[in-house]
Amino acid sequence: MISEINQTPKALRIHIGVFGDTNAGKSTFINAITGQNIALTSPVAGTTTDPVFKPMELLPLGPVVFIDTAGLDDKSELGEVRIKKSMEQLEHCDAAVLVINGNCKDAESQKKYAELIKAKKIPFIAVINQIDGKRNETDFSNVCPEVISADLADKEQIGKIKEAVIDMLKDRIEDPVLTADLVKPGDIVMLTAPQDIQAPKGRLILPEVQVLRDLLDNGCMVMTVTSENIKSALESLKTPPALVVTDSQIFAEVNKIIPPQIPLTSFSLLMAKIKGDIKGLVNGASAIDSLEDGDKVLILESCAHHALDDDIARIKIPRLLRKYTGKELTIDNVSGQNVSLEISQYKLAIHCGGCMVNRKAMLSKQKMFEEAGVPLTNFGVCIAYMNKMLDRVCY
Ligand SMILES: Nc1nc2c(ncn2[C@@H]2O[C@H](COP(=O)(O)OP(=O)(O)OP(=O)(O)O)[C@@H](O)[C@H]2O)c(=O)[nH]1
Ligand SMILES: [Mg+2]
Repeated sequence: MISEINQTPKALRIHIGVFGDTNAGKSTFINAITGQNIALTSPVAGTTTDPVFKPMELLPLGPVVFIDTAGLDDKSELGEVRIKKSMEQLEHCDAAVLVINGNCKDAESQKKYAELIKAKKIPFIAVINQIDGKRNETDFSNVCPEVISADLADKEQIGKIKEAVIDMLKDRIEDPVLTADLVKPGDIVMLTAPQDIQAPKGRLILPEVQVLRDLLDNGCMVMTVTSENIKSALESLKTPPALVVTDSQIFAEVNKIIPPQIPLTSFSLLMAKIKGDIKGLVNGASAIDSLEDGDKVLILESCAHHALDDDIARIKIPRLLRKYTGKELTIDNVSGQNVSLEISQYKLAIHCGGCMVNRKAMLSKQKMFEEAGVPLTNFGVCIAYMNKMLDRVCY
């Protein structure tokens, strides 16, 4: 993950400048939000002298870079030069945070800083910290769109600051694309769609249709085959496919046929990518390895449907879970949008692909489980995990 963060070119990151007086707590703010002790802090005014760039991954925003700056009231010999440098940073910031020292007596100067930032027409928030437990009671709401008071030394209060930072940049949150980041126009893509007992009569299921449409929109040539034709379809192609998308239920079989150099994914992984926070679902799957005898697992489906013989939620996933873990598990199934039962009793929750729910609903469900401390994964991700395929697949 760290190497991935460092690979994102700085120019592509959202730049968030952190401004304020010397000793206001700017560097402390950066340490608090990144959760790392990366910026030098001290009670001595003028600790940060030059702009310092601190990259981080701020989900769901993505890669951002915080810019720590020298104080705007620097009265030292070099103060003027430092202030100029800090102000220059403001020119290329996508957003700003004005850190106001809770002990600050000069509210007017803070309002001036707020006006300077406002003039740049970028989103910004003010963070009033609580040095020595004291807080400034000045009302900055007429000059700052959002004012947060928090003790930056208290980890529990950092969540609300992060949320405010994400919220001010919510227009920059781009919806993930289904396939455009995996293929290019002219690519041949193979879809494998097993027409088993669960396949609806006379048509393809929604994720298959959506992926097919998206690939066509991206200028790809798409070939759709059932499982028994994968091998011969592959042999019939002059050039290997740029991507193979499979139904997750036949993941293992398909992986045996598709050579490792051909990128492989599943409909459910692609849907999970656009429907929710796939990284969270992938992390959730690792909880499978911690399951113990007697643990309870919840399997959720967004829509109620008549269970068929080899139903994925009631039969296939429970069977795979018990086989993989070798543990005596209690597995409950629920269907429908609203979960009314006590979720904290579960050690793991597994959601369906959510083809009938939107991204917002899925993200809020992920948040609900996160807050309850219950790891949440989904069908496709957990099947890939138990088939030890998450390292093999792309999404
Ligand atoms: N308890 C507490 N201490 C804080 C808080 N914010 C800042 N401090 C302390 O205030 C002092 C100054 O903080 P810095 O983060 O170094 O301030 P700065 O704005 O980066 O200062 P310069 O780099 O000198 O411009 C440090 O000793 C911090 O530990 C807070 O919210 N709570
Ligand atoms: Mg500093």
